[in-house]
Amino acid sequence: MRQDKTVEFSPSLLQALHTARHIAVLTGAGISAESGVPTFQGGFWGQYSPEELATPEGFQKQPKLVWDWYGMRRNQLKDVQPNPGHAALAAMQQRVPKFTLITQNIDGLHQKAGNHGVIELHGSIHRVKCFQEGTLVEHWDDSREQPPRCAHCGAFLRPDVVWFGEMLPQDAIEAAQIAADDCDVFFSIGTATHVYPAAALPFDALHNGATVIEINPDITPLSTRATHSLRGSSGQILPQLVKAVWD
Ligand code: BV8
Repeated sequence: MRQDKTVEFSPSLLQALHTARHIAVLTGAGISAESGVPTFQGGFWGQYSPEELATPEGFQKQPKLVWDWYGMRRNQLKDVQPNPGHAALAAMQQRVPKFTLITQNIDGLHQKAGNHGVIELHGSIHRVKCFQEGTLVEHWDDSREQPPRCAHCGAFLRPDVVWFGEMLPQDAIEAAQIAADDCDVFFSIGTATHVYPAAALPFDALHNGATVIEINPDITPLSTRATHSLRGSSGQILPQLVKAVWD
């Protein structure tokens, strides 16, 4: 059993959480790292660049390669469980008057951990849609041509995720923006703070006067600006933080 080192939290950080009316959280690939899901920095792109795999042009150029890559990631997720970091955020949602969880992740692990109303800025690997019409497809036949084709218009099916160069779902980015502008505390957890417009959200929260708490083993462009920058893994820090504030 891993022995987590005890994390000391400053009184001002604990006080901000105790009195928070609205807590907003942005997560990135780092929160799923302890579930065994490779991060983007972790190089799970293999020999391909994100531009080759996670762009509409990349898909149009190599549809089978991209479809198979997402299929492999989707299959990997079948045996993946949420980790204590995900569980701590599900517990936090139960204890706070208003809680908004915004994720860049497409793995669905926050929902699996029990969070509800999750804002998926970059879509979900578990949903598939027609490349042409954008309509979601519940079932598809993977046994023949890959990618499978839309039964309605014949275009390729694709994962319902936001690729580089694609607009984020309007309702998702708007809801995230409203939360960043309204919250008293904004957590930025497990993200390199590199991909926009998601990466702008913690800075918007700072601008709104919120207490911004970063949790990341590494330094990011947010680290010197955050009110509190906690160096460590979310699976270790978050459960201790929830215990320190709400137990
Ligand atoms: C758009 C889905 C309008 C697919 C993804 C403004 C300025 C600059 C650039 C742009 C801009 N606006 C648009 C751009 C271009 C682009 C962009 O930001 N490029 C980057 C590379 C500079 N953005 C877009 O294209 C977006 N669209 O803005 O539309 C538009 C359109 C055209 C032209 C202009 C504007 C769409 C972006 C969405 C792309 N899709 N995902 C898929 O998943 O396959 S992005 C994908 O990469 C993830 O969703 C995530 O967002 C990003 C990876 O970032 P992280 O989550 O941070 O993960 P990473 O591995 O990088 O870091 C992990 C972190 O965790 C590390 O810091 C590590 O230290 C930490 N960590 C590790 N272990 C732990 C941990 N932390 C805690 N605990 C641990 N145990």
